[in-house]
Amino acid sequence: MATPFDPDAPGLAGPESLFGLPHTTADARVVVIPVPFEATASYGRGTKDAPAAIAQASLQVELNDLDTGEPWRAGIAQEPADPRMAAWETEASRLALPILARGGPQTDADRADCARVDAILEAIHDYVAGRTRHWLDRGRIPAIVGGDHSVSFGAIRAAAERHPGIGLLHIDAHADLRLAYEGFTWSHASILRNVHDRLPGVSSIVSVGLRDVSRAEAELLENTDRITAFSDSEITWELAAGEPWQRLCGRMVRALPEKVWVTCDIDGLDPSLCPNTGTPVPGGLAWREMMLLLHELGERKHHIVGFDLVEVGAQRWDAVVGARLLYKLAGWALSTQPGAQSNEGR
Ligand SMILES: [Mn+2]
Repeated sequence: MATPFDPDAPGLAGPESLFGLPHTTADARVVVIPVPFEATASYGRGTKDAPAAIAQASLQVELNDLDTGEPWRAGIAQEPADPRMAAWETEASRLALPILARGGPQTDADRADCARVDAILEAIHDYVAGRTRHWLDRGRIPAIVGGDHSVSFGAIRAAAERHPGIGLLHIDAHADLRLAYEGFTWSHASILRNVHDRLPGVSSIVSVGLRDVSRAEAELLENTDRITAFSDSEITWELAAGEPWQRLCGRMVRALPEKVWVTCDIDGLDPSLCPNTGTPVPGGLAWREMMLLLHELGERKHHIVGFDLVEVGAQRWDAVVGARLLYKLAGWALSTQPGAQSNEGR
């Protein structure tokens, strides 16, 4: 007879295993799709190694979760990265790095290289959309782990196809609303712009923690009614004026429809929680603030269809925070599935 799984025992690694759990993608309710790709990362590099680093750090996460209960019971597992990913990453980074160093394309040859990188990203979008659709259609919760923020687009596209009218909770230091960046249509700095312009199935976007916003991005934020931004400046003043964080979270969450995809760029958090993210910015959400925001989302009858966690650095502390956040996101997503028991009162 097999020994029953003991959640209090030290976690052990396995090929598809996360958090030391015995599940595989065959029986896990939450399936992580790793996308180790960072070709358009404009500053610090290394987030392509985050899926492996997070898997390693996940062994240290306590499975009994004080916010969401026992998400491990439903199972969390990671599928292998697509075998084409390493070649895509190598080619796209080789082409993109010299152009990024020059601040954008200068010659026709550069522009041809940008087009090739964009073509690779379109292939990644199709792949990520395909995997997301695959797991959504089987009643699972897809979770993308990047890589840079460019890799989220395909997942959001698939979620919006399957759940038209879905909302996006977007945690980020940057608005990511640039109309292409440094020559790349599918840059990590353009992900939300591409969602806004190309995915009418996303009905509303709530962006939290923004503190690097270009003038053109600020204009778009003023002129679109599909994005509600809670900038770091606004949050700072509201808190200083005595508005409780919980009430601010309530306002953020109320601007979203029932079904939500969470796109979490780790740089939305205070950089002490993500020192090796690609483009760190001072300010941002404290861990407790992030936890309360997820709590408000989870407790207000929203249904978290899936989520992504991107721009996590691969060093130990970055991966520790990433693994903890992955477990919390999985826990809240599980507790908001139709028919799941509420955690009210925890
Ligand atoms: Mn971002």
